Amino acid sequence: MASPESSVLRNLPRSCGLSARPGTKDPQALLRFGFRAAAEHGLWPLGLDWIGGDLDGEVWCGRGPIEQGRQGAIDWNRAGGCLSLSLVLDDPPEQDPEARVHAAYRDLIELARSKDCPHLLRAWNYLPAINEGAGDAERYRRFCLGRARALEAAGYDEASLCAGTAIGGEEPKLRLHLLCGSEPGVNIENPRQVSAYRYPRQYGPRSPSFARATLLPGAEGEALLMISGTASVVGHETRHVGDVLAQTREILANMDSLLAESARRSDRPGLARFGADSLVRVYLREAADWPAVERLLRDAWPGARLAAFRGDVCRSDLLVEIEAVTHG
Ligand code: 3EB
Repeated sequence: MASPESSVLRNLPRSCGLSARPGTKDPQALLRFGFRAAAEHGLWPLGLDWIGGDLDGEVWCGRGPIEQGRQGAIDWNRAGGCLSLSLVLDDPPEQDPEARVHAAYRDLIELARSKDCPHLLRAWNYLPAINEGAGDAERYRRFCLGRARALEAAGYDEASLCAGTAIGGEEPKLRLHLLCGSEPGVNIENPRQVSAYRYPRQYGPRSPSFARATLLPGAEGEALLMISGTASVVGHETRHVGDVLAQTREILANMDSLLAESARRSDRPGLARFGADSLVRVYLREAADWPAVERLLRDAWPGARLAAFRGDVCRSDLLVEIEAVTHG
């Protein structure tokens, strides 16, 4: 058992104070996502169809007054030691996204550094036609290449990656949202899974640049755990090809394992299970699968708030992916 002395949270500065709540209302937010249509000012859509659940948006807040601005095409908000960056670009699905993604990440990193928040805490990436193209020409693999080259050129190594999501939609746009901090978070890897940044060559020329989860000291002495998009991957291999319910059960096992590891390393038993303050996004390749998937998730995680979207997972044999943010 970890003692408080060995907790990974013990030595972290508390400057960021990041938290995530359900809903869409709070003008003092760093980042507000609106899941159900309505593009109200300052409320970001995911560019994916919302297909169900009881979560209509997420409000991510920092500590203290908000400062905001726009530089080039990037909208930014800063509160205390925390910065959000949002960038939406046209991304024609018939084009190779590598150069566009490379330039986008280069610009995001440059802005994060200029605002004294150089540490990556959470990344969301949405792009069209993610599984189009054969072999290494697949748009997701080209996306991974552009992202990895930009991070490498900026001097970010494996330890400085963060929790992430990469999902495909129909809208011909690249949507990138980054949360960055003046201080780093702590990354947690999943004992059931090979770290994505160490996937073998068969999955593409550059492995995906994300950590399985990023942990931060949150508001009011709580810890904030941001969990990456999690799929039916054990080791590095896809499990249960063609069976969405078996894939969902495998994700439940992956989540259990990641939550247990996070609770142990942070010495926060409250992180070991989802509760009413846990916000979950579910991405399904087939919208018709939602009712059956929802039953499994409600059984496993009573109390958690769920939002489901029609989205393409970045390996064509994966039918479902689930991400979450939880406090403990
Ligand atoms: C996986 O486990 C699923 O490229 O940023 C999940 C979360 C996945 C983030 C990313 C990819 C990414 O490999 C795919």
